[in-house]
Amino acid sequence: MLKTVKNSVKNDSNFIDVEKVRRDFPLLQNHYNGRPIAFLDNAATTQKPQVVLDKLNEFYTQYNANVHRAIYHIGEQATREYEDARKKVSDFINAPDPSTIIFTRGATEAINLVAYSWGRHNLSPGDEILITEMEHHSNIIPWQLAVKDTGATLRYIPLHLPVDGTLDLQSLEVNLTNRTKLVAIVHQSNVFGTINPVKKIIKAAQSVGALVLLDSAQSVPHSKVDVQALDCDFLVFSGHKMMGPSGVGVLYAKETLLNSMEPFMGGGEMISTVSMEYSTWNDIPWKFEAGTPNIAQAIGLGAAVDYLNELNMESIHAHENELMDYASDMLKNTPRVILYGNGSKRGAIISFNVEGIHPHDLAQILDQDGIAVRAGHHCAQPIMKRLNVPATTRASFYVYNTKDEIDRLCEGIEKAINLLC
Ligand code: 7TS
Repeated sequence: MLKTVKNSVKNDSNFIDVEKVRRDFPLLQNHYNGRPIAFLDNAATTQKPQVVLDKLNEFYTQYNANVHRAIYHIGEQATREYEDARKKVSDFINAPDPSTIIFTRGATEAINLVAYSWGRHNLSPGDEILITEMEHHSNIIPWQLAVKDTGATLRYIPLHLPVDGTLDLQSLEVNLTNRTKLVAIVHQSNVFGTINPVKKIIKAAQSVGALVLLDSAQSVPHSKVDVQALDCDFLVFSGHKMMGPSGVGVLYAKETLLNSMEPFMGGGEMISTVSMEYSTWNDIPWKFEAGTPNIAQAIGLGAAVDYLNELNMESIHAHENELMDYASDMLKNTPRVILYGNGSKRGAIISFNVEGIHPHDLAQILDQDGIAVRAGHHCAQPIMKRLNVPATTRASFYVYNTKDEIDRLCEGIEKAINLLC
C-alpha cells in the first residue's frame, strides 16, 4: 500500500524520508524567534549536510597540501582526492571523460570562461549570439561584453506574451540562422522554475551549425542531467546550489572545444613549458585551472555528489514535484497572491507577489517567523521588465523541505496581509 504521510514521499523506485534527511543538516536544526528555520531560498544557495562539512574538515586536518606538485604523501593524497572529486562530478552528469570537467569558482565564472576563451577568439562582426529574455544576469553580461569586444551581435529569444514563464519558441526559428554561432540558454529558470525544452533547442541549433551552452545552475542540483544524451557543447553549474561548498563550480565542454580554446587565465599549473619568449599549455582540464585551485571546495563538492547519489536524483526530483504541486495549490488559494509562470514542465521554484505588499516587506515579516524566502529581481531584470514589476517574492525548495514549511509560508502571507492591508 502506498504510504502517504505529510512530510514524506514514496514513488515507485525510492523513498525520501524527509525527517531523516533533515537530521543530516546542522543548520536546519536551528531556531529563530522560537520557530524552526524554514529555508525556502534554495535557488540562491543550499544548506550543507554533515558529510560535506566533515569532508572539508578532513581535508584541512588530514591532508591539507597543494595539488599536482608535492612528492610527500599528504600532497599526493590531496591530489588524489581533488582528481577523485572531478571523476565524481564527471560521472554525475555522464561526461565522457573527467578531463572535460573544469573546476571554476561557480556558474558565473564558467560562463565568463567560455565568453573569453571561446568567444573572444571565434566571434567577429556579422556573427550572432542567441540568448533568451529568461536568463540570469550571469548569462547576459558576459555576452554583452563579448559582443562589445568582437563586433558580434547579441539577440534574444523573447518570453511568451502574455508572460506565462515560457519562451516564445516560434521566434527561435526566426532568430536562429547561419549567422548564429552560439545559443546560450538557461536550462531551468531561477524565477519561474520553467524547465526549457533544451533538447529540441540543441537540435535546432545544430541544424544551423551553432554551438549550445546550457546554464544548468538550477537543473543539475535537482534532476538527472546527462550531457551526452543532451549533446550540448558547454554546460555550467555551481557547487553551492547542490549542497557543496561555495567557491566551486563546473564547466563541462566537449573535448575538441577545450583543446582548441585559448586559456582563460595565465599562471602556475596551466602551462607545459615557459620560456622568456613564449609558453605552451598544459593538457585539459589543467590548462583552464591557473594557480592553486579551490582544492577543499572541489573535494567538498565530491562529497555532496556522493550524498545526492545516495538519496537518488529521481527520488529528489519526485519529492520536489510533490512539494511544488502542493505549494502551487496552497498559494493559489491564499488571498491576494499573484503567481508568475505556469509552464507545464517546472522545477521547484515559485515566484509570486501579494497585492498591496512590497516583496521586501513580505520577506521581512516571514523572516520574523523563521521563514527564509528571496525578495528582489533575482538577478533577472529583463524578466521583471516583462512582468512589469520591480521585484517578486520567490520560494524555492530542496529535498529537505516539507509541506509543513509551505503551510507556514501561507500562514505568514496571511499574517502579512492582516498587518499591512
Ligand atoms: N545561472 C542561474 C540560472 C542562476 O540561478 C544563478 C544564481 C547563476 C547562474 C549564477 O550562479 P553563481 O553561483 O555563479 O552565482 N542564481 C541565484 C539566485 O537565483 N539567487 O541568488 C543566486
